[in-house]
This record gives sequence, C-alpha cells and structure tokens, in this order.
Amino acid sequence: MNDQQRSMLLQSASQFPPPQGIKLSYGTAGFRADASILQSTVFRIGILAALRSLKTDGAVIGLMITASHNKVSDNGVKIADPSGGMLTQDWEPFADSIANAPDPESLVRLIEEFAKKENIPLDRSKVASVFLGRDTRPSGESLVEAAKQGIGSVIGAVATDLGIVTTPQLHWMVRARNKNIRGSEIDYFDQLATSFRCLIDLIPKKSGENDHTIGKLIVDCSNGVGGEKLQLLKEKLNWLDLEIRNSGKEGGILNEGVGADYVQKEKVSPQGLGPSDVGVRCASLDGDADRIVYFTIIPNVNNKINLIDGDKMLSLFALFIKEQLNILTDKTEYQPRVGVVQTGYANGASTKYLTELGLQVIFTPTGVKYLHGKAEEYDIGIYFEANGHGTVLFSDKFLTWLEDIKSTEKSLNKQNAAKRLCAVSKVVNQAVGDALSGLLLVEAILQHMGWSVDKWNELYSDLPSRQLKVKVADRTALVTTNAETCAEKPPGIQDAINALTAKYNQGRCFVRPSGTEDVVRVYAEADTQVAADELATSVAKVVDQFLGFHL
Ligand code: NG1
Ligand code: ZN
Repeated sequence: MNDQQRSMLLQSASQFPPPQGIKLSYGTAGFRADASILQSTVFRIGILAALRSLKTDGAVIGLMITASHNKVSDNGVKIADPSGGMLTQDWEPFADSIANAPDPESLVRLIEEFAKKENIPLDRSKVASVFLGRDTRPSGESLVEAAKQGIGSVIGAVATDLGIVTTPQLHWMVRARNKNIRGSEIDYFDQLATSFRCLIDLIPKKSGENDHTIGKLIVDCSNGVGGEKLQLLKEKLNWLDLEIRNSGKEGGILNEGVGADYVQKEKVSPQGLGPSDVGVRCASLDGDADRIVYFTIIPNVNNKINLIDGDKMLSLFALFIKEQLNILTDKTEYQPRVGVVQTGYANGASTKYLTELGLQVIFTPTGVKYLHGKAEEYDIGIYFEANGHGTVLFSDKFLTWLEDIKSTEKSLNKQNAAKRLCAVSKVVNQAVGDALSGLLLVEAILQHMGWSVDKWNELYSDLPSRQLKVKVADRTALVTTNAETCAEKPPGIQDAINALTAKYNQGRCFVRPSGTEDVVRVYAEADTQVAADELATSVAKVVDQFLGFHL
C-alpha cells in the first residue's frame, strides 16, 4: 500500500469508529447485531469485499445487508464469493479481526499484513468489483452507504448498488455475472418462470385436465422483501393461483408474528392468515426470502398448523429427482452420485424416510456454508435445513450428460426425464437456498404428482420436537463435535444430556451455541410432544446449570 492509499484509508476509517466493548463474530451467516452499532462493521466488510475481488482476479463479489429472520431493528452483513456461494471460510478470521480492530491504525496494519500474506495486488493492476444488495430494513440504506465508503477506500474498487433484493437474488446475480451469463433481475425472473413453465409442460396430462388441479397457494411474505419480489414473479406466471399476504405494504412489521422462522419454531399460523384459510395450501418466506416452509391451518385449534418443513421439501425433491433418475440410469454405465445433506435439526423421521428411499444421508454442522460445501461433492447434492433453507446442486459433468441424452436419446420417456432434471437445475438457485425457486419447485412437483398438500405431508410423520433457547454467560464455552450433536465442553454436560435423553422413547437431544444470536440452542425429539417438551426443558436446565450467569 502506498502512502496515499494508507492515508486515504486512515481518513475514511476514522469516520467509522467501532462500537465499544462489543466483540463481533462472522458467525453462521455473517455479522448480525442491532443496526445502530453496525456502521463500522459494514464499512470494514466493504473493504474486505473489495480485497476479496482483487484476490480473485477482479471477479464480482456480493455484499448483502440483511438480518434475515431477526427483528427489524437488527441488521447484518454477509459476503458472497465469486461462485455465488458463501465467503470462503479461510477469510472468516480476517473478517473477525478487521471488524474488531480498535482503531484506524490497527485496521490498516491488519489489512496490510493480510494483503501481503495473501498476495493481494493493491497496485491498481486489477479493478475490484462489488455488488451491493439489501433487504427492506429501514437501516439498510445507510449501511449500504457505509459499505460503499469501505469499498471506495480501496483504490480502484467499484461498487454497484442493486438496491432492495432478496439474499438469493444477490448470490444468483454474482454467480451469473462471473460466469458471463445475463444476470439482471429480469433475467433471474425469466429463468425461474421459463424453467417452471417447462416442468409444467412436461407433466403427462390426462385429457381435460388444466394447470390448476391442485388449487390456490397463499404465501406469507414476512412483511419483507419477498412480498415485492414474489409479486413480480407472479406477474410472469399469471396462471399460477397464488395469493400474497404480509407483503410489507399493509403496514405489518418485518418478521413480527410472521414469516418462516416464526411459523417453523412456534408451529402456529402467521398473522394475516386465519380460520378462513383452513383447507388451503400455505407457505411462509423469511425476511430476506432465502427460506420457505409450507403449512396448513388445523381447524378450530387456536392457530395450530400442520408444518411442512425443509426436511419435507427435501424429501419431496429427493423423491422426484430419484424417480427421474430411475427412468434415465436404467442400464447406463454412468451412475450419478446423489447425496442428501442434513443437520442435527433434521427430524429423525425424515432421515429414516430418506435412508429407506436408498439415498445416502450425510450430516454437517448448522450453517448453509457447511451443507452447501458437502452437497457440492455430489453429481446431485440436495441439502436443506429443517427451517426451510436449502437447494439442489448439479455438477457440470451431470448437466453435460443430461444435455447429451436430450439430443441423442430416442426414448421420449428418457428425453422428458432429462428435460425435467435440466429444468430443475434452472428453477433451483445453484448459488444458495432460495425461497422463490423452492416454492416453484414444490408447486411443479405437486402438480406433476397430482398430489394435494396433505398427500405430500403424509410422506412420513414427523417425530414431535421442541427447540428452546437458553441465555448463557459465554456461549463459546460450549464446544461441540460430531456435526454439533455432541458437547465436548464443559466436561460432564454431554453425560447429563445423555442421561436425560435415555428416559424417553425415541429420545434425541443436542445443544449448540447459536452462530447468529447470543444463546445456546436446545433441540429435543421424542415419541410424544409432551415428552419432547419435557426433554427440551430439562436439558435447558442442565445448560443453565453448566453455563448460566450464576457461575
Ligand atoms: P444459528 O443461530 O447458528 O442456530 C440460525 C439457524 C440456521 C441458519 C442461520 C442463518 C436454526 C436452528 N439455526 O443459525 O439454520 O439458518 O440462522 O440464518 O434454525
Ligand atoms: Zn434468511
């Protein structure tokens, strides 16, 4: 870095003093905190994004301002790598150290050391490029400005502000731009709509049937960015019977009593949906539209719902893909490898169902970066978190094989199966989990199967489960192993959990520190709801004994 660069950086950094007495960590999904303390973090992550672009030969990097399903007064920042996936994990320690640098001098020192170690060209030989996106949070606009200042303080870096977008749209656009494919928002909607239409057109139709055989879908958009974007998508699919609720335009508050996280954790219907929607297929998106869950409202029992979560979406996708593969791979030499990736939060009944389908199920720690990384190892990698975040990844080798079948295969049946799988690879976001593409794929498969939402829900019965949060003195004191399902530290805590779990039929329970909130999460499963609740509550007490504030 020359003197001019250094003084420019020192000067701009002095405009963004870090919050006092708070240690920030990149966590499961970037930095998240109360929006009022994030200016300096976002400024610094703007610098990181520009450096990452320089490191990757000037490829476009994404910077998203969102706190997803968290409350409206929070916000956050995360980075998309050139592939459209999450920031490479080797850069997370650098993100942590610059976010926590106490003053401009130490910030500049850290940047210089890192640039030297990573051979990042700071000599204008490369131009850095960063795409910026934000969700609908009111704090987003000024945080985007802070990011621009950070990016602009790296000489030769260019920021492109995409305005309000869903998190998956930003990832998709980054990926498309770096692959030299058309990557505007219109292109995104066109790709989703065209491939969805293709899946519908490939449904073997009995005479007299039309597209609306499975009835209306109501979508709760969590009063977030999904409302506006789903409306745009709907306009391209005007024959899809879809009703948008909680779009954010009716005055409701983002993520308050609405959205995928609320619906999945509380197992009740969101505000804005009620008894008059009994019998209708419903879905909820989260605040930045990267998660989706489905549900139906149970009549006459206080907003209670039948939840159809990420595990069941995964199961539906896996079943459909496997059916198409069975048509294709009969007697072929090439047998594509299919992998299903879950976390400890996956309902035990889903894992059993998938294993019985003959699929290989792999577990990773919570956090999409782990699931995504694992899924990439397969020709078809299907991953979902129970909370509805997931996608299906296809290897280039597999897609080339499909193209070949499409052009050379004589059997219409096989050609159609190949066309369907190609369309799935386009409808589903290849960069990251995407609620809008997840929704389209569910709708297409239900129509293909001729299934009602209840029929889908009956693939297997979820084991009753309960999730709780416990506030602790220091969540980093809890250290886990085995894809986070076993606690190594503090000593003795796992034995205590095991002893309680053993009391329950089909009992399963684990604890882990959250990567996005200052809490320890407890997850319990058992053969009845009462038992799952009891197990979760008793383990929460154990967590409090071992890690609570009274120590
Ligand atoms: P943490 O706070 O680390 O549990 C939560 C979700 C993750 C993931 C991230 C990012 C649960 C139990 N955890 O992570 O699955 O979605 O937020 O949004 O739902
Ligand atoms: Zn989200």
